[in-house]
Amino acid sequence: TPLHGFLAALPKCEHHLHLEGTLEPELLFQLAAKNNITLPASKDAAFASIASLKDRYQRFQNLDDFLGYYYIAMSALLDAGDFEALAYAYFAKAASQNVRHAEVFFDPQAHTERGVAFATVVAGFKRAQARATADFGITTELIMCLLKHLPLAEAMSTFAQARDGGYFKDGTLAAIGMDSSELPFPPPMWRDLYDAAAAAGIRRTVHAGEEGPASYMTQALDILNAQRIDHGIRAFLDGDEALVARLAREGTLLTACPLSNIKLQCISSMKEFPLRKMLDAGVRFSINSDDPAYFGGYILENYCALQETFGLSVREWEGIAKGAVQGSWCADERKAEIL
Ligand code: ES4
Ligand code: ZN
Repeated sequence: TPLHGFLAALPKCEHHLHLEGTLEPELLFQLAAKNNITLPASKDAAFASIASLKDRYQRFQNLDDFLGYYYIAMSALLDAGDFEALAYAYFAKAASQNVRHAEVFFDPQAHTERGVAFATVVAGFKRAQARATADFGITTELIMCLLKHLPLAEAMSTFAQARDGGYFKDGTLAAIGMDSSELPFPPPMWRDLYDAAAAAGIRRTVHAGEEGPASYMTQALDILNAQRIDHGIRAFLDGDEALVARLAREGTLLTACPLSNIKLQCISSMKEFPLRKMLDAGVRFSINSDDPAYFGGYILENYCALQETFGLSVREWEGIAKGAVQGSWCADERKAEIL
């Protein structure tokens, strides 16, 4: 890419990154061996080796096909040191690509369901955050995601555990989000969770408009009062002009993930990614990597893949990167340092 050096040097913010989605097959096999966890190679030959798993990651059919691998792989994470190693490796990689501030997701229920304590997960991530800031100057925030494929009551109790444990008040957690399978679990199901978060003064984002229709994004705004939408490409792909105008008017940040959208077949090629429409409509967005260990690229590879297809100007890229800083949930003083 002609602008590769420029894109690499741009000060970047990342807002849509699942820490469990940074589990590279190499680290997965290493942790599985250490923790005596047998990957289900007898059920799915893709787990036989690092090479066969990487090969399988090239052909996800859709979101749920990917999620099957994602949840099995993260079962190799057991103690706080495992979570620390995972997150630190990501922060080091992100810092090397000039990410200055990252707001990252994790899925506590995917760990507590298999007997790993919430406090263990968070302790590991916190150690990684402190080390990464000391070593690289990157600032990071944790966003707790609840899982849409589990019942509302379980999301509510996980949220209550974090709220009542003081994890939001003491700054350990910056916000809530929701992720996992989208289509069977529309936003109205989660009203009580988002009402409880708003009542506690906690920031709220939600995955919507990835595989699900633009109407799920409208519901995320109207019913969940979400302040940010993760993905959100369907507003443009569905041609929902009223929603697009509203997103622009209200300044809602969309955390877009182009390589993810291709790998999960939400779009068939980068040409279909609605970058031009997003820019032309004046909708605020950031470009992110989602699950980089699965989708073939970290944030810089996402920037570069867009540039290969759309050939933006330096000024347009500066505007995108600046919009990402401004759309962050860090203090204004930190934004000023990055800009
Ligand atoms: C996810 Cl790409 C994506 N979509 C929904 N949920 C997720 N969890 C991890 N990656
Ligand atoms: Zn995501």
